[in-house]
Amino acid sequence: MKERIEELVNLANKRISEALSGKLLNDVKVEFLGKNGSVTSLMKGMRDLPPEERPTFGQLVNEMRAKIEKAISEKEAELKKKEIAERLEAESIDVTLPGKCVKEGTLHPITLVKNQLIDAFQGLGFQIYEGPEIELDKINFQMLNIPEDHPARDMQDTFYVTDNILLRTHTSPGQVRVMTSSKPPIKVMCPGRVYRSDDDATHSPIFHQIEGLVVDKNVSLCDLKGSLETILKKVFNSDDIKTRLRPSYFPFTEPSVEIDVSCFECGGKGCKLCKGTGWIEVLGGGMVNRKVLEMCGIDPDVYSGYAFGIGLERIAMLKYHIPDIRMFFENDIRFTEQFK
Ligand code: 2NM
Repeated sequence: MKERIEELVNLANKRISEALSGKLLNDVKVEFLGKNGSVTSLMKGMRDLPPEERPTFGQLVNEMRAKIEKAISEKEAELKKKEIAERLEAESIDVTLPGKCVKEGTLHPITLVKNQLIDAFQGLGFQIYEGPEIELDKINFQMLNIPEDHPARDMQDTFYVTDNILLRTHTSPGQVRVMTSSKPPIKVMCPGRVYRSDDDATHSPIFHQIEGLVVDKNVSLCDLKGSLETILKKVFNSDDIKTRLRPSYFPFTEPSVEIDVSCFECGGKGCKLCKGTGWIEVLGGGMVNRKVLEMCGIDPDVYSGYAFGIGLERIAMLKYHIPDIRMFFENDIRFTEQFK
């Protein structure tokens, strides 16, 4: 009987040493110590022994159980230790390694300039209105006094969707919508994308404008000059900036002007940027043509208005020394990430 018990202990030790995981070790535990395990059934067999042998037998089996239990709990501790060591190894962090860099995005230079202009105009009390990019010929051209034979109305210059629907060629139709749907005083700017069939170093088929419009009693060209000077000082970061108006022509304004700023690079002495003149042309504007006011339902004998249009690409090219308008639309990250 003693041999049988020793044999079982040896077998148990062998199985315990072979158990490579907590799960396998548990199987061994069940096999020997479980309800139907070998040790338990050995204990049950005690009934068949003569009474005088039972105490010795019971003691032997109890010793055996204790040995197996001890071996299992030692193995359990060993496996646990091994598991922790493996986890520590797998999850270890080398704090001396350089951190993972999250690449930060940048705002597109056109967005930067647009935001700067919107901030500046909002400071002067302008509201924002965004009209549709697909517009009626009537609102894009007719209501703005652009005659039938004007070159802008040619298929070559405008993207037509149908005979009377087109991609807006400027944001002014937004202002026509404001004038026809509200009463003066009006003080609004229309930022947005516009389309012209044009493509070279300074012209892109898609570009961006902000146009401004003020309609009220006694509005004059002086107001236009003063407001734009304030805006341009902000956009070009200089209080020394001056503006000058030169006569020009637009069908929707009368009189019409080109607005120049004193060169923000050389202060007016003359340099490469201003081509030696000390002045840079930045935008166009004028007093809203009486005919336009009338077509929009505003009495030109009571009200007057000034309006202007700014090309965002042109401002960004001047401000950031960008030589080719196409760079704005290529989205080459080496270009865009320079505007941090
Ligand atoms: C320009 C130049 C001159 C202009 C006119 C209007 C409107 F709708 F009020 F008549 N909006 N924008 C305007 C006038 C735009 O861009 C160079």
